[in-house]
Amino acid sequence: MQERKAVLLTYPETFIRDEFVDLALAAEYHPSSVKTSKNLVYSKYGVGEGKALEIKELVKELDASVILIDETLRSSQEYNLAKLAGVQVKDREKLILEIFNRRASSAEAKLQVKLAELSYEMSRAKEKVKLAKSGEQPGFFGLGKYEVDRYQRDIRRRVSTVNRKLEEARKRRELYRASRKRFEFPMVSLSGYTGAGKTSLFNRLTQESKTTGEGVFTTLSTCTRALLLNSKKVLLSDTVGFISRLPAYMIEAFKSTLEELTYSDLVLLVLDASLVTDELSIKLESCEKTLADLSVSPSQVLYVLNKSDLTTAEEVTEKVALLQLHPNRMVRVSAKTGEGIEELKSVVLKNLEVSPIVLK
Ligand SMILES: Nc1nc2c(ncn2[C@@H]2O[C@H](COP(=O)(O)OP(=O)(O)OP(=O)(O)O)[C@@H](O)[C@H]2O)c(=O)[nH]1
Ligand SMILES: [Mg+2]
Repeated sequence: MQERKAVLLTYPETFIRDEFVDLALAAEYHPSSVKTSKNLVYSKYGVGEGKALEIKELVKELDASVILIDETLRSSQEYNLAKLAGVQVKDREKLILEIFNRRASSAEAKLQVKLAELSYEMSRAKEKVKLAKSGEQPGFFGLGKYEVDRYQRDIRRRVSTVNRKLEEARKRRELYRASRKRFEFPMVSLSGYTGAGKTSLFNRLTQESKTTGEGVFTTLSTCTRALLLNSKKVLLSDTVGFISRLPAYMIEAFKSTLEELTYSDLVLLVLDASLVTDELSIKLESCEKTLADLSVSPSQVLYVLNKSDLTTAEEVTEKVALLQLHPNRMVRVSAKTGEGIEELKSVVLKNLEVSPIVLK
């Protein structure tokens, strides 16, 4: 485990800090120390100079091999901090890519991760190669021998190969979707922040036993099953969870699996109702933003307030009011105990029947 010892740098808010620890764990790092700072966007190191020196000492003391920072760093910031501390520095995006890389199991998911990795490298290629030439640091090894042009060309070539393969996968999906449409089965998708309980609900509704988990990004590919609602057949999909501060190119890379949401008649936006309102509000906002990026209209969305076993009905009502969710567009459920599931089924059915024009 020695080589996975990490010093973490994140923001002080408890849930942001906890989420970053979860991200580090999911990438199989050992968080040896967690430091916080209100500002991680200083120009030289990301953190301020004093904090950077503190981190350098910590790395030495703990014999850590990597610094993980909860922000998107420019290559120069990564380089400066790596040079100061003598170990690799990885930013939030890199960490998320590492998790995806470890967990992606389907061929399509692997290609999507590859595409996201290449986009990440492309945006940094120029500065990285230049920096590597001025003296190699951990994380920049081997790059110094490249010319900027050749490195960029190399990445571009790999991007087009991956894109070609992804296009084939997308076409297969499209055909599959068209065949489902032909039978006119309505499509319903579960979406929401990672850990909200989408897969737990999927399992509850379809009697499946897909993996659920406490960490982040348990599910990395879409899974669809048929479901009978009052003898009406619908197709239910479980999808990849969202996370805040996810860059556009990552959503773009995952678009072919997330497109399931674009084509759904109804999207069930699953929320963890047991969270404090501030956290819930930030997570809701990042989900709504991502859904809008995927061209999902608000009229297609039903809010599913999950984990009702961990909170009271009054509390949920209060949160719903604070979040200004339309009471007619929400259902309170527990995937764990089954509470509210029958109501959820009938609300889904009603929405599919009542407004077929709005819902396509
Ligand atoms: N108490 C309680 N826990 C729940 C409920 N639903 C899900 N959980 C727990 O919440 C955690 C996350 O559940 P998942 O179903 O894996 O969440 P997900 O939304 O699919 O997460 P990703 O696949 O990472 O996007 C697991 O530990 C579940 O056991 C619920 O209704 N009540
Ligand atoms: Mg899941």
